[in-house]
Amino acid sequence: MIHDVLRTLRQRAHQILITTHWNPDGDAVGSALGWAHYLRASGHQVRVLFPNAPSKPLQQSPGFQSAFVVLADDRPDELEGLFARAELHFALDYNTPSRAGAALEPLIAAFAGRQVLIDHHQQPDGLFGDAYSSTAMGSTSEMIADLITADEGWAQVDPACAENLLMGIITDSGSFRFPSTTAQTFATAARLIEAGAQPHAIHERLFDANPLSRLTTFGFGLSSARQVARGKAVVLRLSREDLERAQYVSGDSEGLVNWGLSVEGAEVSVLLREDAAGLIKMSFRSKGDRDVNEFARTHFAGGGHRNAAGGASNEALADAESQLIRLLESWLGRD
Ligand SMILES: [Mn+2]
Repeated sequence: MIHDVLRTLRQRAHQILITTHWNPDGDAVGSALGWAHYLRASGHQVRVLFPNAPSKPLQQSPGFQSAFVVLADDRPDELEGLFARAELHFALDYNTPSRAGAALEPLIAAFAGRQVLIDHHQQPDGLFGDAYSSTAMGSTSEMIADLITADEGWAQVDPACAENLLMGIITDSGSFRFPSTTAQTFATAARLIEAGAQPHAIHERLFDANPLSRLTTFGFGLSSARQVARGKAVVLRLSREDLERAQYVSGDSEGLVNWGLSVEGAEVSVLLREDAAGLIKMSFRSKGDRDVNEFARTHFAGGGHRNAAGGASNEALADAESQLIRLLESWLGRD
């Protein structure tokens, strides 16, 4: 099916639209910009439409500031025209239109052209006529590199394309640590480095660009750590007070939840964060077969991947935390 898409792309230049999920992460930005650079080098007209702005470091990704990149938030009046002009729409790194945000969802659902999904999340939406969807893959960026291989197109991969794809692989694999990292992942990374990507530059740009408030936020979060369920889970917490004292800005707590898994014996880590409206946002991480996607889906109106998921609670922070600990005890405390 995806080979048929590649064949179509080879026939003539197309008007192509690429979208990602809301709050685009390193893989969303990397796969979208990497694919855009590749398609442009192949002669296509490409627009990349991000639902909203990614973090500041991601805005430094090669090509992000180009005229072919549009933020839906900034230019709501142009969205209908972008979809109307496109012959092909690539939906990258998300599984269903609602993940692209309220402004894009109806436009994706109503799009009359060919819709192609490239993604590694569970439960791909049947709306997409063509799909390359595999939960075995660690990142959408690695899947884009596979498409380039299938297209025999590596000669067209320039440093900007390579750097974006390697960035997506690095961010979604936790710098090659997560179980989805395979020999093939490293082979693809090697090929991207040969094409001009620089892993040290990616790491510096993304991981050595923190505001001080992020360190302070981590400090509050880490000092709240509790072991529960006989040490199999670690629970971290950030109250609104903590966030005010840290002078928290959006994004400062990203990655904090992973530290819970660094505790010996921990199989699950959960971060509870109280947002400005008092809603409790929850992030779940796990190791191995521990399925936090199902846990978040069942108890906290959330979901995601087996080893990384999100959720939320309307309870007060202390109540949400004790409910969470009870559920973790009954899930993990027995075996
Ligand atoms: Mn991804």
